[in-house]
Amino acid sequence: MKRLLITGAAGALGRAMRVRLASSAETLRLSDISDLGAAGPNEELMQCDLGDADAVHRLVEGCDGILHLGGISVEDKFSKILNANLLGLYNLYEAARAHGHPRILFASSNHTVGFYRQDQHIDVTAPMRPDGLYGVSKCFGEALARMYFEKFGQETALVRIGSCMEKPSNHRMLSSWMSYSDFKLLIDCVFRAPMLGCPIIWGVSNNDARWWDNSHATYLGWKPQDNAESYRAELDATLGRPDPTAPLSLYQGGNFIMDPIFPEK
Ligand code: NAI
Ligand code: 15L
Repeated sequence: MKRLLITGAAGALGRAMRVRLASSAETLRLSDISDLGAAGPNEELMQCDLGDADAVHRLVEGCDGILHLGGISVEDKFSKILNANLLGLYNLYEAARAHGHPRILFASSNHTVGFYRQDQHIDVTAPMRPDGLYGVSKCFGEALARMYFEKFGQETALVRIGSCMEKPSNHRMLSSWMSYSDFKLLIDCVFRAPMLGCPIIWGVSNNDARWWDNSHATYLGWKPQDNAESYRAELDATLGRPDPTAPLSLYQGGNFIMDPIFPEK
């Protein structure tokens, strides 16, 4: 790839992938509304608000691929979600349509299905059950991407990320965790695949306790290597046995199901 755009590059996943993807493209174009630090040798920095259509068009021009991590990443006021996750995504897809349809990896979320119980094992045919406005915004993103695929052939990987971080920090994440290195492997598979289409992919490591079935996406060749099970003893020792009646133990979305609708003022 000549130029890969990473939105949300100042965020947790953006910072983790900026380092790991340094040699995956000749140039990394990094963007965020927040400060991105100093540019590395093959980096271009473009600070902008995803809600600004003209800026997003400039951002996407000249890119062969887009890793879209930017946006509101937890429950928040609707006005903030509206700007970054709905308007921002529309701006991104319109810019991609105007600039040659670069392939997109959209960071969707397990919060599209957060109201499934943890004793339910689901695949991508399961109806959405978002657990808040943030989850609803990811459902919107998946629908928008699907429409651009059907109408214009725009390819997108809709990656429903579980919990992508250094290591699992509670017992729920023994199921939902995805390691940084497995995410990097997935990104490479998505951008290298001869044909992608518009699949939903569960962003989860090879955890013994996972809830999600990725068997429809074997054509991508992604083989996650890590397994959260290796952290179980450490979690038992530091956190003790989890309360089996708490939302964190009952729902796939964990505590997100309890978030209120945050007032605008
Ligand atoms: P984060 O909150 O650390 O990073 C998101 C970045 O987007 C931030 O740097 C923020 O400044 C930027 N941003 C927010 N509003 C913006 C706007 N209007 N214009 C431009 N940039 C804006 O989140 P994280 O953890 O890095 O997640 C990245 C993506 O992956 C998010 O879309 C999130 O919803 C998704 N995701 C992450 C999971 C995880 O376990 N880390 C799980 C599921 C989904
Ligand atoms: C998400 O969608 C959030 O962006 C992230 O911060 C985590 O909370 C993750 O889901 C999760 O469910 O663990």
